[in-house]
Amino acid sequence: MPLARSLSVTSLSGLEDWDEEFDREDAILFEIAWEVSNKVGGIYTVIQTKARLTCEEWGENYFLVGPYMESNVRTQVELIEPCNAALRRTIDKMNSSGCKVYFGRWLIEGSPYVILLDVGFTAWSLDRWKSELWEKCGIGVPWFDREANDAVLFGFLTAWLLGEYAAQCDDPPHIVAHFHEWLSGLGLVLCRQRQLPIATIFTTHATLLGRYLCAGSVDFYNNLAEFNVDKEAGDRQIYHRYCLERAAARCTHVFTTVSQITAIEAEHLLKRKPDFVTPNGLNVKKFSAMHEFQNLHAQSKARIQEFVRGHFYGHLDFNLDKTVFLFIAGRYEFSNKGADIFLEALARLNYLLRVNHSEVTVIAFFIMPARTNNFNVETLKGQAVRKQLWDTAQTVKERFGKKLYESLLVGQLPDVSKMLDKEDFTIMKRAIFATQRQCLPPVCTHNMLEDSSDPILNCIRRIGLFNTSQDRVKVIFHPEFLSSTSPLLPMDYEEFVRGCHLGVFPSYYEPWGYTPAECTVMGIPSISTNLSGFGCFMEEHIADPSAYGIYILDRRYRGVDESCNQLTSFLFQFCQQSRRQRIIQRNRTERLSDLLDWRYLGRYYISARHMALAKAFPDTFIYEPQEPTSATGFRYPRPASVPPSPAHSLHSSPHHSEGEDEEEQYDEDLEAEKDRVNIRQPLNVPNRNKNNAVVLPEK
Ligand code: U2F
Ligand code: UDP
Ligand code: G6P
Repeated sequence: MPLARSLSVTSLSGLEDWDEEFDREDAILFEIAWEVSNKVGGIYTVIQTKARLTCEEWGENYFLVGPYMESNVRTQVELIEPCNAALRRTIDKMNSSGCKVYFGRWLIEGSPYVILLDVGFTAWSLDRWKSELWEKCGIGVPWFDREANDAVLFGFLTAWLLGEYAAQCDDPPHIVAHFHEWLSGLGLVLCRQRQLPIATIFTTHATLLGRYLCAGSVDFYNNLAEFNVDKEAGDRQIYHRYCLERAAARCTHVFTTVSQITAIEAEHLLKRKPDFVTPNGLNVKKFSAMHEFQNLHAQSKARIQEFVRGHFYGHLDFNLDKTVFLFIAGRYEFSNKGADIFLEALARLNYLLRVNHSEVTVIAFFIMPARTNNFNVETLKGQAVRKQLWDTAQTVKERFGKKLYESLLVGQLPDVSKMLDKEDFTIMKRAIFATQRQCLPPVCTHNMLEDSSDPILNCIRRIGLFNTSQDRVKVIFHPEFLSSTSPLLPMDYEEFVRGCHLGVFPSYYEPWGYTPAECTVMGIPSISTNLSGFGCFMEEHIADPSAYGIYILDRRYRGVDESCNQLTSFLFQFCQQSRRQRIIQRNRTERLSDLLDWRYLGRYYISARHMALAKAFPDTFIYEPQEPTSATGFRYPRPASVPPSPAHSLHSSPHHSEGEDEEEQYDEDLEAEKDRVNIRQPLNVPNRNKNNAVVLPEK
């Protein structure tokens, strides 16, 4: 069997190295999830971004296990022969017993091996497996729940695969199997029930009950300890799913979740305290030029401005250079994602900007997929009109240029009054005529199928943000994920985020929240909350998060109205920043990227695997929890340079104006570099015991 490499993580500026060595030579890692090469939601992002690092660590001994879906395989996977003899025998044996198991490489960074299980092909076993599940585990799954049926098939197939593999190895390696979320959890339960020699880890990315309870009108966090979990699950007809989830959490050697807040939720709702918090990371791209991300912001912003020119044609009575772009994006869960308080805060911000006679205009984008019937005509027309004006300007420019050229050819300076003739004016007048508009710029870019009951549209109707010229806050609801092939806003999501000024994610239920994390690594400030995993993580690691462009809204200890006021004040403060202050703040935000890089956060996964191996194979692996010390944890200190708040910021020149910005950028970056020096502080590096096993602090 090929040897796995040990991982040594280095060169994370400011963050300490990590070199957790344990003998992986005869260990093998399977990571199992329904979202392996199958994009459904955030778990796909977790696995896909982490793959490169896990491949570096485990080499040829790392296998992802997921469902076989033909369309995904066609575009994302290269099918190949199994890479080792035991695996080949395992797959052959399963395939000759009525299964369809595929082996390949997932075509993402790291090119990990994938084992894909065709659950549809073994559907004939469903009834038999369900009765086995009932007899052995006492969990009954109803026939009508398609997702749960898939979970049963996937679970039995996974346990079969792992058991068969252990049996096929002449000299069985130490197997670690890491399962994500309830959909894959049954495989873990069966491994334990069959007493397979496998170290197991279960990671939950949200709890089923938490998601369901929060989506209703429940005071969730104040009643966490009080819920009658069986009854609540039964009332929502998810008792069987809940049983699968809870069984996996209870059976596993090591239980982990993505944030501290979800750990507390899991403790109450799944009745087990997680052993580890394994925060979600990203595969951070480093640019060789320091300002590359600032240039990308300027380029992408210019493209958003083009879209805005079209969308607001005939109503372009605001200064685009003083327009700030805000956005919210993600699953359309109106109150869980905080779209409700964002809208309310926008209405209050509109009032504040108006009474303060602010020159700033705010455009807030809502990117949340809903059921639609394509783009609406008025929105498409906006872009067509803009294009026509552009073409007209080009035509007149060419005619002008030709006259200018001819005049120079005969050695004369042109007579400026004759450069534009009657025909030019006719062309231009016709173009201007097309910009006349009887209606206001639309609030929504698409025809909504449930227009009259849509929560965002109804809220906009109630608060009256209709994009009138008096409004300093304009709203654009784009009820579809972005795509670079869109005829309206041809940008992919990443480009769009880069072009905006601030991401606003005031979630009420958010186990982690990738959207603000993605903003951070692109150097775009964001608002999150102390009820989101990301917000709590940043609060824990940064002394003054808002100085770094990480605004954390208090939704835990304040009522909705108070939180809304706080959000309004964050937004109002942000609107008062000068361009210079925004540039400094983006530099600072981007500096936090290392904190969210898998190269740093991957260490929690390493420790979880180590602990699982020690629990399952105590004779070979040692893991000792350490007494917690007061020195634990790493914090970015307050930046040493100018604070971003306009009240305190001192300009380097007393006559600073917006036009000076570009020249001053170099100074800002020097200043930023000075800050950077101050962030080198010791991290909490694990100690080692006399067996050179890593000793980790107890949670
Ligand atoms: C948690 O997120 P999840 O992925 O578990 O959330 P789900 O509700 O299961 O899935 C997200 C939904 O987003 C939709 C899709 C999914 O059902 O309909 N979707 C889409 O249609 N197209 C896309 O390109 C992307 C998504 C948790 F809630 C988060 O806080 C965590 O960050 C995440 C990872 O740990 O897990
Ligand atoms: N996203 C996307 N296209 C869009 C808007 C969002 O692909 O137009 C992605 C975004 O990059 C993020 C995910 O959707 O990775 C949302 O993840 P998050 O963890 O915030 O919430 P989840 O939906 O997983 O609960
Ligand atoms: C980046 C670019 C600058 C540009 C600035 C605009 O920093 O490098 O050239 O002036 O973005 O910033 P703003 O916050 O106004 O979009």
